[in-house]
Amino acid sequence: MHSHTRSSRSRVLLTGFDAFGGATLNPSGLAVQALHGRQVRGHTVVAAQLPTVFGASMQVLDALLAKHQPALVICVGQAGGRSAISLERVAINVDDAPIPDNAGARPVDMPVVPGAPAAYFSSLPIKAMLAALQREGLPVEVSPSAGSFVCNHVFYGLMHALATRPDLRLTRGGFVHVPWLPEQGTPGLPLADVVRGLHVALRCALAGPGPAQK
Ligand code: PCA
Repeated sequence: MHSHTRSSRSRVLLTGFDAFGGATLNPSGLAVQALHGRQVRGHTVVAAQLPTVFGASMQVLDALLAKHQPALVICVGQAGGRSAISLERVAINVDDAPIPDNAGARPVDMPVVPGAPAAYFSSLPIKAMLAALQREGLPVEVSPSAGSFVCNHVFYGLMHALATRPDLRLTRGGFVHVPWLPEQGTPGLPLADVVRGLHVALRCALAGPGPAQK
């Protein structure tokens, strides 16, 4: 064990995305930034923004995972049209873009990772998180699909990394989609509620069973 292990394992990584699809903002990037540096159950939150680009988003995430060796990772994205904070259950090994990404790429029916499993389940305690956010009075649901755009790409890439990289064997992770902000469209959820929801989600995930349950 290296001497940095103890302190770095006390980090949690929260990622959001930049604006995409012609929008000028993305609540996921804003919400995670608001939690950067917070202490949650003895862990320090490290927040970062990923580009809404196939491939490049995973390169940035891979570097963050290697650097921070987080105990917990929650990647967050915007799902316009949804009315509730969505706790994603499963990532699928498919890139199938309904619109071009921020680099103009639009993959169709491509694997995220060739030859890898069809899907991975989130290793977050999504039902406990559901109950915790409901107790806060926040709109929340368990979602059966993160789609097949860049969010699912990052979710799948994250879960594949956690499943295969020895340095991440103790790390749990998953994906949460958040609604538009009210100024972006209806249904909307105020940024303060998104931030509070993610904070509660982190507290809940860090309170649950440890890596032996992964
Ligand atoms: N939402 C998109 C990608 C970036 C984001 O915030 C998605 O749901 O795939």
